This record gives sequence, C-alpha cells and structure tokens, in this order.
Amino acid sequence: MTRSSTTQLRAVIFDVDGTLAETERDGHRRAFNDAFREFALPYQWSVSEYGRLLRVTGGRRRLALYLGEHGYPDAEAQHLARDLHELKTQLFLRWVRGAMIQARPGVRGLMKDLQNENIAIAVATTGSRAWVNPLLDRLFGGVTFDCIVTGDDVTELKPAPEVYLKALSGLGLSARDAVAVEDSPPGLAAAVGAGLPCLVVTSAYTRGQHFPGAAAVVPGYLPIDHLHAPSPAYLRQGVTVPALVRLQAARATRPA
Ligand code: XBP
Ligand code: MG
Repeated sequence: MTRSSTTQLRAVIFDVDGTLAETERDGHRRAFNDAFREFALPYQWSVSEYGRLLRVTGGRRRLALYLGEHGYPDAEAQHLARDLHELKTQLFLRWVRGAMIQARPGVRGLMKDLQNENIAIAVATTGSRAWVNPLLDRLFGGVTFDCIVTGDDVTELKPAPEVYLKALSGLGLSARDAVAVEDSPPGLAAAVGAGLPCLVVTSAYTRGQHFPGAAAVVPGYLPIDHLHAPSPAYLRQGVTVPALVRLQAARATRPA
C-alpha cells in the first residue's frame, strides 16, 4: 500500500451494522423473528424491544440473554441460542442477497475517494462473517477492503477493543495512523479502547444517544445544512476525506 502524499491518514476502519447500512430494524430484527417462527417459539421482537436488546452486541449473545430473561436455564439458553442464531444467519443472508439492504447515502462515494487517495479501507464488526462478506460484496463491489475482522475472528465482542486491534494489526498500522467510523456506544467504546479517534455517524437506533469520547458526531455522511451544523465546522460539507484527515490530525495534536 503506497502512502498517500497528502495525508497522515493511512486507513479508515468502518463498523458495519448501522454504519455502512441500516441493517438492524428491517434486516437482522426480521431474521430473528423469522427464526423464532420457524422454531415455533412464542417470541417476536418489536422495533422498540429490539432497540433495547441491541445493548448486547452479537446476535447469539443477544438471543441467549433474551432466552435467559424468559426462564431458560443457562445451558439450555446457550444451546437454543446457537441453533436459533445459525438459522437467523441463513435467513439474514436471504435479505442480503435479496437487495433489500442499501448502503447509507454517501458512504460508497467516500470509499471511492479513500481508494483514490490510497487510504486503506478496513472493517471491524461484531456481525458474523457468513453474512458480512456477501453484504460487503453486494453493497460495495469494486471497493478493495484491505482487512475485514468480524465477530467470528475475536474472543471478546465490542465494546472490547479486540476487533479494532485485530484490524490495525491486519493493516500493519498503529492507532495513530487511522480513524474509526461507528454508529453505536459499544462500537465507539471499542474504537476508543483501541486508541483510535472515532467519528460517530448516528443510525436509526442510536440517534440521540450519548457518545462519550467521540471525536465528532454527525447524523450521516452527506453535507449538513447550517441549522444542524455539527462541530467541528469542517464536517458541514459532509464526511469527506479532507474532513477525516482533519479529524485524525486534530486527535494527533491533542495532548495525550
Ligand atoms: C452489530 C451487532 C451484530 C448484529 C447482528 O454489529 O451487534 O450482532 O446486531 O449480527 P456491528 P449477528 O459491530 O457491525 O455494529 O447476528 O451476526 O451478530
Ligand atoms: Mg454498528
């Protein structure tokens, strides 16, 4: 990977769910509910219930917690969660392949600009590799991902920093060289825990939440009218390569 001449920024590491695409409410949640139905279980996760459960990262852990809350002994909850999650993943893949899920507006153009600047693009997600790779292929065909780390590749899920540390290691870079882009508090905590400056692009489920330690918080990748101008002002033109360079530089100059 040749170093771009104009920036110290050498890589951007993106989260997936909520950050690259709005996958949770109409994708994952529906796949979980379809799995409950196929198992003839009396559960269906409403939009608000699922929003509560999203505080638990990892679909299989989310299921195990929910089953535990509904009276299953731990060993049985873990066993059933594993079986349900395997089916849910196959069902979610149908959503991915069915073109129901679109990239968030502006993120594909940002990736093309990063590639033109020879800035590496990586992914650090809690999601399962079985659907992550097909989703990235379908939404971002033509984009080269220099490193993809999924929930299957780590022992500790977000908010633990392991997924970001593995992405940095896979890129052969240090946290000083990169910026993370996230949508949720657990994801932000994982990025900050790995020493990365983190831009939060809020998603449908995380808008209005608190993001302690974020380098900046914006509602999307596109330019924002001055009425809702984020700070710092350089993000008003949207999440652009120059904006990410400035965000990373600002963090690099802040006293440790
Ligand atoms: C969000 C998650 C994932 C998804 C469901 O991941 O916590 O668990 O909700 O995917 P991200 P799985 O870090 O990309 O925001 O069922 O495959 O876990
Ligand atoms: Mg996310």
